[in-house]
Amino acid sequence: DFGGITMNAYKNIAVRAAERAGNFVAKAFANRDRIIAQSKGPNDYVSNIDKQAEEIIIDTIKYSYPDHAILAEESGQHGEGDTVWVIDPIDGTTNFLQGIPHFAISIAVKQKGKTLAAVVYDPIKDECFTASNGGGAQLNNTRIRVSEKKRLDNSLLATGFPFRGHQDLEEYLRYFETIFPLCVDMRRAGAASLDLAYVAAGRLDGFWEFGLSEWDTAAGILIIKEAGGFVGDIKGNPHQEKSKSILAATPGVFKHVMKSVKDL
Ligand code: 2AM
Ligand code: CA
Ligand code: CA
Ligand code: CA
Repeated sequence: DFGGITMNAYKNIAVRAAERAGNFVAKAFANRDRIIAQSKGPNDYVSNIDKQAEEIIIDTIKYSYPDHAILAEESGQHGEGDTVWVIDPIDGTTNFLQGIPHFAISIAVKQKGKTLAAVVYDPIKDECFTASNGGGAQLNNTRIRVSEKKRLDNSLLATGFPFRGHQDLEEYLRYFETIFPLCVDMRRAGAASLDLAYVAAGRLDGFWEFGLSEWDTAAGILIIKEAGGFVGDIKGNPHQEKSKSILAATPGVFKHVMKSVKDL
């Protein structure tokens, strides 16, 4: 059908853009010298490599779809229209700058608010997580699914800390204090798009964080949903672009986290 063909074309272009940018970023990561970091705000950094990777991605998209709109972390909104490509050129910049090989390129294609295709590409491990709406989720073209975990006491979760400032730390810690003792352990790897992709692949059983932006989560959310997982805000309400928090997990783990935090 026409819709499916279009969706696959979007996915293919998204993968091409992510791989091009990923190769560029991986090369820069290996030759550490030409990386220039800048501060965007408290504990928030960007580098020339993030900006150049973003240009590579936008050029690749514009070549095939000159009329589509773009929302990119470092250069903002380009154009308007029903179809929007949501781009995070390096998710995990702090890891990238510190020499920690854990970061990804994240790209989602949205039409009238609905995500049709998504890619999260880790160029160091050469792992490409993809999904299309109704077409399932894949890791390097092999189908992935969330884990079978149904309880918290045998589940490994991931989280992200509120690094931007300490005004949110108290609230975050109340949730941490509630959830952490109930699960096996908690990871903080520093790239939200990969946390989401790892839940989709069954490597993690759930993930929660506060204060993320659309470019951090848009691709990962489709990949998890297509892998059979649930996504919402931390209380289990439907996740929206402006949601303050995100919770993504296997269906069973999602319900247990939701229940455990309902009175916070
Ligand atoms: P970024 O690298 O694209 O900015 C996880 O906490 C998310 O927050 C990451 O996906 C990361 O996206 C963003 N982030 C920004 N600054 C961070 C920091 N100092 N520590 C951890 N994450 C940070
Ligand atoms: Ca950033
Ligand atoms: Ca990000
Ligand atoms: Ca980024």
